[in-house]
Amino acid sequence: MPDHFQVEHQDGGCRARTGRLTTPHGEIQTPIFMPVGTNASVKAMRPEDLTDAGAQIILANTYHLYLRPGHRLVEELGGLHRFMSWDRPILTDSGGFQVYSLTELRKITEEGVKFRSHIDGSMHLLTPELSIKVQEALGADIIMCFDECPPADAGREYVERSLAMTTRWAQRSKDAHTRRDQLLFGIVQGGRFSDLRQRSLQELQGIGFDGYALGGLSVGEEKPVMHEVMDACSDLLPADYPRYIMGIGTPEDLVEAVWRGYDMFDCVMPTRNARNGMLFTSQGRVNIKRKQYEQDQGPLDPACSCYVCRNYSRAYLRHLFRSGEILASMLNTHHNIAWYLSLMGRIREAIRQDQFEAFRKEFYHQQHTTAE
Ligand code: PRF
Ligand code: ZN
Repeated sequence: MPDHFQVEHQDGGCRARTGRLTTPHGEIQTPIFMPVGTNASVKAMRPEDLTDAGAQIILANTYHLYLRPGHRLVEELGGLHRFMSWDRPILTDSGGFQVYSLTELRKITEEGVKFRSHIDGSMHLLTPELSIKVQEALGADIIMCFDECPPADAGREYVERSLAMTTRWAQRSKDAHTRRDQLLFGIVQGGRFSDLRQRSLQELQGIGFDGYALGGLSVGEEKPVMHEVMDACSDLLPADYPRYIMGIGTPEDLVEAVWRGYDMFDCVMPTRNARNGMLFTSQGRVNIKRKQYEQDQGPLDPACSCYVCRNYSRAYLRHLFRSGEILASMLNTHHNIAWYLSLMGRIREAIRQDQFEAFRKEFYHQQHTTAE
């Protein structure tokens, strides 16, 4: 039994569970959603807004911070927490995904990934050792192994070779890891192939990590494939370690993943959609641009108690968005993050009451959507 994670309650009717994850910067109640702060900033939100919206932990990216401003500078300035003035937990992703999604020119070899910076065109070689070194310098509470995330349409042979390398990179990541105060999570790959996913997971468990993540999901595969992979892994994942699905998702994705026993999530959806005027509410999505809100004096979501819903009308939010005001991004992001985090809070409460199965049904009813 690891001492950094405790399952607090296992729902009586499904695989969902609540837990407590202990880090140097405090405890996290799971299941939890982590707002994405790629460049040491959750776009359009100050750290005190994040606290106000109920954030327990945020995510930052190794790839971006390594390129700019550089991990040495952040380290000299006292680490990521002090640099961005956020004193709660932080998780950094390893760069083993951003390198594939952001750079056009890249070459993957056993040693690592050679790539051209999307910022200034300079050449770099990111290896498992360098990724861990950068993550140690940044000083996050939870850090991730360096992995390869194959594209959704990758065939079995490619995925099989790729996951074998991801396992070797996981071993190298663990060997390079020296900071005992940081938790190191392994990342399961294996594409759409459930047996390869299970092989990947078993190899990672053989190495031994503080938590286990599913990578390579929500990269364009069909929803049934995503759910099948979640199912195939939840049977084998050790129950007493935190389980993280990287880069998901929609509110429906989070409900489906929690229902299958997963604990941690991150996604740019609430922040990115907010900046495009797409807002989440208890009755489903609202596109705040629409003319129907022109004279609407009501709050964005009457069931939401966030700062934005307490103070502003739909008519005002529509006006700000149409005028291209910076405040539109700030208020929309605040609401979407508060809404996601309040959803996670309601999810935890439902699990504690052994009511998550009923919660899931009611959720789909309210959102006017169905489980796929
Ligand atoms: N690997 C890493 N980070 C990620 C992913 C992955 O596969 C994904 C895939 N959804 C998001 N973020 N290291
Ligand atoms: Zn709100």
